[in-house]
Amino acid sequence: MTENQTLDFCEEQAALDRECFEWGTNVDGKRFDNLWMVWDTNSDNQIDRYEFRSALDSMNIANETDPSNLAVSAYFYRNQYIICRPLRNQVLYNLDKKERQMYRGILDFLAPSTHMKYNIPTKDYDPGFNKIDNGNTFNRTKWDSVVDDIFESMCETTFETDRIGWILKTEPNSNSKKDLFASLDHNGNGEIERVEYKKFYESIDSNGDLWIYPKEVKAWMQDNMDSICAKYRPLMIKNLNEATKEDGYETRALNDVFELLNADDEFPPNVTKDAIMLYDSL
Ligand SMILES: [Ca+2]
Ligand SMILES: [Ca+2]
Ligand SMILES: [Ca+2]
Repeated sequence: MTENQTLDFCEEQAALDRECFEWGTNVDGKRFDNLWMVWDTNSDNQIDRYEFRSALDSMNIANETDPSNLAVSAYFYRNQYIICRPLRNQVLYNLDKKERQMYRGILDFLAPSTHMKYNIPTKDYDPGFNKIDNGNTFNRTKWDSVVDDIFESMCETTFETDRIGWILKTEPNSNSKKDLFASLDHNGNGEIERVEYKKFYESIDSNGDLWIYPKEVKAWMQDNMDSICAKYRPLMIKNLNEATKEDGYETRALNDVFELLNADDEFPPNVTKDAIMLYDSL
């Protein structure tokens, strides 16, 4: 398992359930900082033959001659948070970066302006309105043509950064689901006027200072996730189910660990060296 594979594995786990990942990989109050500490039972900073055998035995839940690939995979899943602890900061940073890129997209849509820079809040609703239409009103077709791509990418990114949270928040039978365009159209005439768009902008600007901050965008998105993602949800759930049916990336990555464990031609195997190789690769 190369470092990149481990990082992918950990990002996958973090994306599946971010809350659990953050709790599980936080070393505060936990017994082990990493997998090495689990294996090094006498804490002498070396893995001896006995400790290595114990580690293998603890993978061997089905009591096979040697643990099968599935048993090794199961071991790594059981210990995923310990394995991911050394990579915690990097994993969370990468997920945050994905989120920030998404906010940039929505900020750019809400109020595109020349002074807007990466992760800088943005002010004034007029440029956003003008981006949809330069006149005094816009209709649903124009709205859709501008927001469809933005919303789709928002839904994909939120799905990638917190899957459990996303599935819960986009539940189709949620009571809060509403037609976003209709919620903008206060007088119900099928057109959005500037004054109506201003109300929409103000509904995101929760502290009312006319600046839209990433955290305000995030809160608005979380509140409206079911509406924003309703259109894309069925296909995304279908793709997810198909991906789950396949063998899955994780099992393949973990097979590499198993191969590494058995790769040495030396006999008797130099278990300390193997363990160090394995540790280095984790
Ligand atoms: Ca030891
Ligand atoms: Ca209207
Ligand atoms: Ca604000």
